Amino acid sequence: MDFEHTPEQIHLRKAVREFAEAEIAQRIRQGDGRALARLATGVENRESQALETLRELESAGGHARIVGITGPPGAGKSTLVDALALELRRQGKTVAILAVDPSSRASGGAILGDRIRMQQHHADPGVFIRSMATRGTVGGLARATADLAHLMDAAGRDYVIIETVGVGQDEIEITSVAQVTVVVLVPGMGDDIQAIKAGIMEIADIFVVNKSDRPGADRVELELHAEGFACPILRTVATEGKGIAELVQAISSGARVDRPRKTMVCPTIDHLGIAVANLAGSIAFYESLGLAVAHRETVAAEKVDVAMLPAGDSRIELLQPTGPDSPIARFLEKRGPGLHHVALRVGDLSGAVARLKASGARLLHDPRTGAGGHTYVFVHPASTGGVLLELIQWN
Ligand SMILES: Nc1nc2c(ncn2[C@@H]2O[C@H](COP(=O)(O)OP(=O)(O)OP(=O)(O)O)[C@@H](O)[C@H]2O)c(=O)[nH]1
Ligand SMILES: [Mg+2]
Repeated sequence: MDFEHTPEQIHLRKAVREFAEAEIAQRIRQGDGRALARLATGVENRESQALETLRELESAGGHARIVGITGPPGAGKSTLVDALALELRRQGKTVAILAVDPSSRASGGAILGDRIRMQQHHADPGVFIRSMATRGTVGGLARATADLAHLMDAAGRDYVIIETVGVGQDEIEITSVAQVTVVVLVPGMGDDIQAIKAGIMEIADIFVVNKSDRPGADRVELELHAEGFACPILRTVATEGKGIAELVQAISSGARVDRPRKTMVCPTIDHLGIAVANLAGSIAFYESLGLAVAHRETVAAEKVDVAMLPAGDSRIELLQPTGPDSPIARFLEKRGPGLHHVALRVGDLSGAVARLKASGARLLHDPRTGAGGHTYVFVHPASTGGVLLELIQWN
């Protein structure tokens, strides 16, 4: 953000941007595939304007069935997703396919899957396809995927299918946006069930034993029962379209699991900063409540000792000054120990900063990048209702 601009210029720029956003949002609501593809790219690249437009559109969502398809490499996920899409189209439903490969392998399977997909649904505007490559961080990929799923929902797609390779924690995060998660297994996996159990098995709402044209499907089913999994188990031959109608049925009806839909662009509380005079004593107190220190650090620039204690999705940050000229020391002197700041993690920091500036809020400085690589800004208590507010960029 450039400080040289007058408030009038900022207002004008904002008005122009809002007009453009409204225009794109309108076209997407009317089913314009090109506008949707363009916005999807912006969302994927975490462009602030695209995220703004998404936010504007999001109120229109909430109707799509979001389905996660996961399983080991080569299980036939892509083939299955394509068969599902064909069946759904036959039923007159619109579909968005988000194919995610967090493991960054450019395997033959993944590439072949995409090629078949392009051929099959080519020229059908009822199927929107987006393959997503690895990003800098897994967390970033999960957020972009969640946002894209919500975008497809807002654009009126009946089904959003997210395909991801089931290799571990990353997929759990990605499929957490799904209402129904299908775990694809194949005959002959044997001990592999044990191996992948710890990871993705628990997130299954439906198991599919694909490649059931091969021997051993019974055995996989028996093992699933033996392991105590109670969710539906269906058999498919994705290459022949067998069992697909039944899978659509299961996805659409009985197996519905309404997980809370995490809108990852929505701000969340990242941490609460508490100024303390006696760090060791405060740590002992929170540890007695069952919290644990995940991170200790001395921030030389701020002259402060920091202890981070995760609490659910957010954290408690204990701050003790290392010298009398620390901002925390001054805070303690003036106010005594207590809540020093609240930190919110936002989807679009630069957008938030622009809005705050336009509304006359008092920022302590321009956004800067801290030691952990995250960008943040502090807002003066005078503007926030009396508490120092830190805004952190999701990244
Ligand atoms: N025999 C048989 N082969 C299948 C079936 N479904 C898929 N295949 C084959 O299995 C291979 C892998 O299929 P994909 O759909 O690419 O599998 P994938 O799980 O998406 O693979 P990755 O994305 O690379 O993890 C292909 O050669 C498919 O033709 C099936 O039901 N029976
Ligand atoms: Mg695939």
